[in-house]
Formats: sequence, structure tokens, C-alpha cells
Amino acid sequence: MNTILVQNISDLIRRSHHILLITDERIDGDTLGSTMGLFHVLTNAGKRVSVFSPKPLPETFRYLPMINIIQRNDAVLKQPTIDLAIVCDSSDGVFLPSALSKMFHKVPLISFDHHLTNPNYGTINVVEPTAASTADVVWRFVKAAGYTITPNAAQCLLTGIITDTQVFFSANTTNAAVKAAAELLKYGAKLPDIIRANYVNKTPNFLRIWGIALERLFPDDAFGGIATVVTQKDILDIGASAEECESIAGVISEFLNAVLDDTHDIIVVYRETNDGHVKGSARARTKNVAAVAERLYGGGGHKLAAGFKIMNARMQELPNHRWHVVRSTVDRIKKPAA
Ligand SMILES: [Mn+2]
Repeated sequence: MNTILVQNISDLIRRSHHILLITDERIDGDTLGSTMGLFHVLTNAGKRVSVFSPKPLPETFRYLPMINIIQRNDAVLKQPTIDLAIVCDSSDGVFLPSALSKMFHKVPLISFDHHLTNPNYGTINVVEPTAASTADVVWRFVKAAGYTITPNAAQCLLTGIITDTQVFFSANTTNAAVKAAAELLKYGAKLPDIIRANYVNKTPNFLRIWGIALERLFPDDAFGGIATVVTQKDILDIGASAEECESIAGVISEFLNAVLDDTHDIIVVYRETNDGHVKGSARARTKNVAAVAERLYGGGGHKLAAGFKIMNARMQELPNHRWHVVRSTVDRIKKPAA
């Protein structure tokens, strides 16, 4: 990491009295892990830190040390004492300006990210598109700046690396990410706890829906890949909770991407939401699935991992066991979460 950049950020942090950390609105292990990692590093360095997250925290991440200090009320943004803001893993140039506009003062903003699409909205931007996760970008900064790393900080940062690489399974896994993980283990991170919380530990209801989805696999002409569907009827029949449903498309698409043979490149999981829309999670081995998701449904994300939302739609099964999207008369398309 560029020494001048590290120096500039360290100077901003040293001069600050009250730092605001903000997660992305698409809550995942990386935005939470890198944000909470910085929280532990900065509080350990004697800094006053507030953390804001715009969305509820999934139960999966309850194991992250001190996760309960995260505040969801906008009031946290309005504190007049805040003189520096840091955001992690937020490539969206829309959410963040709207959050920042609620702040009492305009303050310098540091952005750590690894999304190619990051529009560099920060005062200082540390955006490394080749990095496997924002957490390993943050780790390289923390190390270069000479901060003390506590076991709690290590556990949070390792969570970001492990979840964004699917435990070093996904194609974005880099030498730097594996090296960072090895270093964080030395500082006290507990890898088995991270894997247990994120990758096993599934409820029976979740597994039942997973089973239905596997049985339904069909060739999907729209994406040119293989797809499956989770309907509202499945969710109601099984009695799955809203929490279980929220992550299910992502989990199943990751699983299929891991286990399907090489004759399939694109994998799509469609899920009907309880408010009448269809959300999709798409994965690819080599093709640019974000481009396909964008062309078809105004979706987006990473080249190999994308998401989309089809407003006012439902899934319908055809006689040949294939499924297609049926839109209702009001046909609006909204920018999605990956
Ligand atoms: Mn990430």
C-alpha cells in the first residue's frame, strides 16, 4: 500500500476526536467485518468511535465481538462532535451521500473498498479492485500504519476475508488474502468459529427449502445457464422465517456454483418476496453475469456474482418443468443488491 496514502489517512485519524464508521446498506460479512475490525483497532488506539448501519444485522453475525455497539438510528449521524467518517465495502455512490447529508458537519470521508465500480466519492479512497475483500485492504492499512491489532479486531477482519472468498473457494481468492488470513490467525482470530457461523449452522427449514430448490433445477434461457426457484408457497408451506428467506437465494447460488460440474457457467436462483417481487442471485464461473443481470433486469454487482430485483413479478412453472418470470401490469425495475 502506498506510504503517502497510509500517512495521510493516519494523520486524519490522529487529528480526529470522534470517528463515525458506516457500513454499506448491503449488509454482508465483509462490510461488517471490515467496519468492526476498524472499530476495534481505533478504540484500542484510544479513539472515540460510533458505528452506524442502515439495515438490521443478520443473526449470522452475532458472533462478531461487540457487534451490539452498532447503531441504526440516524441520530448517530447527527452528533456534532464527529469530525471524521470512514466507510467500508460500499461501492454505491447513492446510499452514502444520502447518509452523509444527515450529518451535522461535512467531515472528511475515507473509503476502503474493492469494488471496481466504486465511484471514488471519498476525500481519500483506498479502492483495490484486485483485492478479494475490503477486509484485507483494511488489514494492509492497519498493518502499514502500525496500529495494534487485538484478537477481536483480527476476528472481524478475518470474517470479511473468509466470507468474500467463500473460505478461499471462490475465484477471487488471492495470495494477498490468504497471507492476510494467516497473519490474522496469528493475532488471535478463530477460523472455526467464523466457518461455523457462516457456512454450516443451517436450520431444518432452511435445508428443506434448499432441498426443494435442488430438485427444481432447470435450464434457464434468459441467462443462458442453470436456474432454480424458491416461491412464496414453498416459504409459507415450510414456515421459514423472514431472516431465513433473506439469505436463501445467495446461499443456494453459492452452493450450486461450488458443486455444479464444469458444463455450467451461469447459475441463477430466483426467489419470490413476500411483497410481490422477485429477487435473484446469479453466479458465474467465467462469464460476466453482472452484465447479463443488468441487461435483463437492471441488476448489478461483480462480474462473477450479481443480483437483481424484478418489481411486481412472480415465478410460474411451465409444463416442461421450466420456470419463467411473470410480470404484473405495473412493470418497474429497481437497482438491486448483489
Ligand atoms: Mn466485499
